[in-house]
This record gives sequence, C-alpha cells and structure tokens, in this order.
Amino acid sequence: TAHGKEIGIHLVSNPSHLEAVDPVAVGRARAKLTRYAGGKTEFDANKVVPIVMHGDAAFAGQGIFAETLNFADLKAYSVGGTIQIIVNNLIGFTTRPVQEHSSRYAADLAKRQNVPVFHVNAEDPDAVVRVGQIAADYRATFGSDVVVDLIGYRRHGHSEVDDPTITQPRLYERIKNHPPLWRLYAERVGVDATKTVAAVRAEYEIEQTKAGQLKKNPHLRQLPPYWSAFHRGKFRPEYEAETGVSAEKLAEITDALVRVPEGFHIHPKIVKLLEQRAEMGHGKRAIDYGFAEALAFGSLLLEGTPLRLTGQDTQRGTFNQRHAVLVDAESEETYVPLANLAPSQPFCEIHNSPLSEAGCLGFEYGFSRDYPEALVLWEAQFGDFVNGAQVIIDQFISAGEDKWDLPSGVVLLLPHGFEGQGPEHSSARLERFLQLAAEENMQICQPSSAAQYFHMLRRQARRPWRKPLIVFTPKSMLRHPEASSNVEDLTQPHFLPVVPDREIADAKHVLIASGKVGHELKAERRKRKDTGTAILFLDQLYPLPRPEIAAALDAHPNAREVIWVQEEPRNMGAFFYVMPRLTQLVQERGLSLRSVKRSSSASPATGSAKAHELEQKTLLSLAFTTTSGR
Ligand SMILES: Cc1ncc(C[n+]2csc(CCOP(=O)(O)OP(=O)(O)O)c2C)c(N)n1
Repeated sequence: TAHGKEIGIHLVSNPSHLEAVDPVAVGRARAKLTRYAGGKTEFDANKVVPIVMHGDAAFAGQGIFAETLNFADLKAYSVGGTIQIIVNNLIGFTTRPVQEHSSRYAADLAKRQNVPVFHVNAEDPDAVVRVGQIAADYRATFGSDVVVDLIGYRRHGHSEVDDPTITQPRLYERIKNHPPLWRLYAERVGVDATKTVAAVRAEYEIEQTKAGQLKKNPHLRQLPPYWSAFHRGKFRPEYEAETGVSAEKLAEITDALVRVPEGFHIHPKIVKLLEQRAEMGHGKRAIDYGFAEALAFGSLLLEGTPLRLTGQDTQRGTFNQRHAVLVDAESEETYVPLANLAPSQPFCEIHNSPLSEAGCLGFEYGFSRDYPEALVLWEAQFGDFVNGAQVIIDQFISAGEDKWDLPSGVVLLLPHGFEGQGPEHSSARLERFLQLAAEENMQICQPSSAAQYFHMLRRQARRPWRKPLIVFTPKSMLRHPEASSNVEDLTQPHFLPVVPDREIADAKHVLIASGKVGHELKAERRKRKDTGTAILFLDQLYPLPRPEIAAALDAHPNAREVIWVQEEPRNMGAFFYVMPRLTQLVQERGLSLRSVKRSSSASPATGSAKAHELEQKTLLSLAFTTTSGR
C-alpha cells in the first residue's frame, strides 16, 4: 500500500455460471477470518474484505445473489460485509435493461436490507474513487454489505462475435462517436495525455507479445500453506487412517455429551433422550445414527478437528435425530454439548441455515476451500432439495479440482430413501452424483449402519486426502434396530466400503444393494427362512470398491448368480452405473447377473403410500424369486 503495508489478494476461481461464485467468495472469507482469529468464530472482520464484481443483468436476475445477500448479517454466515460492485454497462449481452429487471435500477434488489447503494457515474473517475472510499469506510465502520453501482456503457459487443449495431443500432452509433474515458478525463483535469497513452500502449504491446510467446500456461495457482498437510488427486493407500475409537474414550465422550450446565432446564423429552444416549455410549443400548454422529463429531473435536455443520433445522435435525443444540425449556438459551467437550478443543459451529440451497452450499464449499483441517458439512432437509444447489455441485464440487486444481473436503448429507412419502421427499438423486463421478473427483457413500456412518465421517477428517464426500443418509432407518450398532462396532478400525454378509455362508445367490432396501431384503430373507441368499451392502458407490466386492463374492464359491437390487426406478439410482461394472466382476467368476428395480418413471416415487407399499413388496419378492434354479 501507499503506507508500505502488504495486502494479500486472493482471486476466487469463477465458473461461467454468473453469480454462482458469490456465496463461495463469502464462505472463503469467513474461513480466512476464522483462521486469522486463531480458529475463533469471533473475529475482526477488517482482516479480510470480500469484494464481488457483478454484471447488471446478472445482479438483478440470478437468485443465488439474493440468497447470499439474505445471509449477509446472519451470525452463522456474517463476514462483516461484502463490497458488491456492479459493473453496470446497462446491457446484458444483447438484452436491454427494460427486459432485464422490473426495478428502476439493477441494484434495487439490495434495498431489501439496510444496505447502502451508491449509484456512481463510471465516467467520473474522481467520483468513483470517492465512492470506493466511502464504501470501504462504511463496511469497516458498520460491518455491512455495500453496493457500488458503477453506471457506464459497453464500448464493443459482448464478445468478438457479437455485433451490437444489429441489436442496439442507435445506441452503438452514439457510443462509436463518444470519446474514450481517458480522453474525457484528461481534458477535464487539463492534462495532455498523449505521452502517458503512448507509454501505456507500448507497455501493453510488450506484455502481449511476451504472453504470445509462452509455450506453456504459467502456473499461477499456489495453495496457501495450510493446505500443505493435505493431498488431492488420486487416492493412495498411504493416506488411509484408522477410524476406530476405544470403548473407554467413547464412554468419556458420551459423559460430556449428556452433561448440561447447572441450572439448565432440559425439556422432558430431551431428558429421556440424554438418558438413552448415556446408555448407548456405555454399551447398554444400541447406538443409533444420531448418537453415532455425535460420537464421531465429539471424537474428532477432541482429536483437534474443527467442525462446521449447517443446514435447514440442522441443530435439532429434520427427523428429530440430532439435538446437537439443546434449548433451555424456560429461557430458550442454547447449549451445545459438542462445543463444550474440553477447554482446548477447536471450534464447533452447528447452525440452522436459512431456507436456501445454492447459496448455503456454495458458502460451505467456500469455507472448506480455506479450512482443510476442519470437517465442513452441509445438510439438505430432504435429499431432493439438493437440486436447488446443482450449479454448485456441477461447477465447483465435482469439477473444481479438475478445472482449477483446487481441492475441497466438503461433505453433503442428503436424506434419501423410498418410504412412501411421495415424489417430493424420496430421492436425493443418487444417479446425478454417479454421473458426475470420474477421476476420483469425489466420494459417494450410503452407510448402512450407525457404525458405518461413524467410521465414514471420521475417515473423511482423518485421512489427509481432501475430496468432497456425498452421503446418502437414512430417514426411517435412523433409529431402526437393524441399522443400529454397538460400542464394539465403533471400536473397529475402518469404514467398510462393502459390508459382507455375516449371517449366511456359502450362498447360492448374492444380492447386492445399497441403503435401506438392503435391510428390507434381510427382513424378507428372514420371513422366507431363506438360507441360500447372501446380502451385501455397497456402502461406498464411488470410487467403486472393486477388490472388496470381489472378495465378498469370492466368500461364496458356490454362488450361481448375483442380483443388483435397488428401490429406485430403473432410470434412477445406481442401476446404470453399477450394472456394467458388476458385469465384469461377475463374468470373471462365471456368474450370471440380474437386477431388480422399479420400472422407469418420470417422477422419483409414487404419491400414494398404498401404491408404494405394494411396489416395495413386489420388489422384495422379486429379489428372491426371479432367479433361475430355485
Ligand atoms: C447463469 C448464467 N446464465 C447465462 C449465462 C450466459 N451469459 C453470459 S454473459 C450474459 C450477459 C451478462 O450480462 P451482465 O450481467 O449485464 O454482464 P456484462 O456481460 O454486461 O458485463 C449471459 C446471459 C451465464 N454465463 N450464466
């Protein structure tokens, strides 16, 4: 700076999808602020200033900005304000402002909040500088967003191939005859700019020539030092980490998790829950998903992994399964046991998010980009709502490392399962994630038990390999005895990508399934008193655990056929992905391969609970009867 101070400038990689980067930039700023505060969630917001530049059409039109602005002042998301600069050329590609927004100004969206908007003539550089100073001062003083609406014009077309005289002939006639800004400004301040212009032009030409001679793209990106302990790219065996926790440690964490401060009034239902959790952690009751998650988080926090978990109604949990934030029944004060495990523990942020998907997921992705040592999770209320965040998944989460060599370890928790709740609440669209999976760009898992969920969460944090993790989480199985675990399961060393069948040996038929339907198949098998069918759970779908599947098949040397069973329709779920891959494994062993699934369907599930039940019954029955040789 003019005062000899250094300012670091971080550019946020920006996909073509306009405005998608907005929440990512803010999430990154939040992570940096937390880091500069020594891992504290109370920080000096003036250490980092997010500046986001927008086009006028994009600012007015893209909903993700509205989502981002909405959380600007929320405790869970605040960064002490973002400076929003609209580079307002009064045109969007070929589209005029009257076709772009109903409001007088593109900037008017910001009026929904107490955010100052400065409209400034871009042809008046002194005014622009002054407004820039006011905006920065305002943000620094009041910790608020500020909008600078820089109103000017576009001299040429949107791109080389766009001739604006076709779409705006009168406007571009005037622009053609309008002097460039440098000339206007030089005249206004009474300076002969000829020499300066020549010097700038010459410098520009030299740099252009140099750039044209480059043989390779220069390597500009450099990950900050806090990434040095973490790996990206393909997985290597040496990244593996043990995930088991001793029974004594689990008991100790349990005691801390069920403790509340003196005088805290617990809701009677929560008293019961805490009693049950105490029993779970001391081996007197089966551990359900909710508590397995708490134990995973608790153990990681005590090992030094910071935690940030957000989503709609996430503090309690949509399915009443989490209760991570306890509410005093009289004062409504809150208490977070996970944030009070030990005085020296790292930060533990568990927040209810506003009702947004794209904005909130973008923020968490951004946070994960600058806090690789933290476990950063975003939860969808129901998995299908994740489609509102598709742009973040497509542009950043699945492709960010390939496009920009920028890793992330963000975790998505997506409730999934066909339970008769209809087309809107059944599917987290497993097929979409599997279609995006390539080059080990992410991990896609559906843990079949509480213990598997525990190990998977711990694995994500403990491996020094940072990859997005997409988790298909249960709903009805959350407290189901079949999917519950015991303390001993949590002491095991690893997450199992394939869960072998421990009940049936030397099976003739092997069913492979993922998620809830696997448990239903087991119940069906019991009902049928079938002893010749093994059921394998594919808990990790991507990267596909080929050696583990092969080993699980080889455990049944007399098997004749393998059946892939899914409850999703044929055009959804893992069918298209699993079948060709299983074919190879199965053929190598001289086995036949079949599949059982719902018929292709335009909507994920039927709207009738009765029809669902009937379909599910048929599905389970087909899994045991369509095979040859029975
Ligand atoms: C989400 C999204 N939709 C459409 C486009 C295609 N597109 C690229 S630029 C543009 C016009 C943008 O106008 P404006 O926001 O005013 O910015 P300007 O290009 O004028 O600076 C459009 C529609 C895009 N890049 N992203």
